[in-house]
Amino acid sequence: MRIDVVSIFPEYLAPLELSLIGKARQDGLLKLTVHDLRDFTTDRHRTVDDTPYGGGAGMVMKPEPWAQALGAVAGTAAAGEGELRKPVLIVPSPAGERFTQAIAHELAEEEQLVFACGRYEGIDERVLEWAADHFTVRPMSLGDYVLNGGEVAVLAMVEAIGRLLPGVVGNPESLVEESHSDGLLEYPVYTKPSSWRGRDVPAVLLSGNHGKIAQWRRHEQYRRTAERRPDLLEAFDAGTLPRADRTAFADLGYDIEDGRLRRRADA
Ligand code: JEK
Repeated sequence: MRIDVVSIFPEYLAPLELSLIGKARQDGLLKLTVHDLRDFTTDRHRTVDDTPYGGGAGMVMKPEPWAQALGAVAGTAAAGEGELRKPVLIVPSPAGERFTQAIAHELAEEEQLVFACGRYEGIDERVLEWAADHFTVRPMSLGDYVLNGGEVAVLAMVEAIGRLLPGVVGNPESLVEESHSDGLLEYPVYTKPSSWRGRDVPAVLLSGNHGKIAQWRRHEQYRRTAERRPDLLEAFDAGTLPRADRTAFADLGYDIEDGRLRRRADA
């Protein structure tokens, strides 16, 4: 996969040289280039922002440097390679579609991704309209909170996508386990020593009974999900659960109706 990132703070993307993603780049599994938007300006001050039409606080990113930068990165991939698929242009924005694991999987199938990191109040909207001729444009939000720019969102998205590329995660069993995770939160994990500062690892994990361990972990997933992310239980298929799992949900205050969980009114 090829990834181009455009930013006025290219040094912000330096962590992509480390760890799993850095190794994937060294191994040639991921060709990632960071571009400085200011290199695509033509004025003496390398200006990238201007005041907003209609008034209001803050500044807006000027369109022409973006068109120059995006034109340059879209053009270089197409050259010589007989391109069929448009590259995907991901534009981090508080007003974007929410970035999810399902979208990470979709994007991991693409040949080229381009990330446009805005700053200030964002990028002149006409850039996104113009870019649709050259890219599949996807405005994306990391979550419902406000960042100062797109760079931190790009770090998260590139890491989430990069680890799905073939050969990037050392142990592909981790990815297989993830894909069977049922949309629940994970169970808690423990390592040695078995007793630490007066706290013992749950005895079942030392029992060697793999059936009991699997059931305990599943029930811990239910307990945590009910406590921290009850919204995830709305999509959970409770239609074919073993009796012990139905009991676990009953104890957490849930009935099962037509295979769906329903929080008991009195719970
Ligand atoms: C890209 C610039 C900063 C800050 C104004 C007023 C309510 C904010 C832009 N999950 C995410 N949160 N934030 C971003 C993100 C932020 C960005 C840029 C992504 C480029 N900024 C900024 C304030 C405002 N708004 C109404 C919301 C706009 C992001 C992602 N991905």
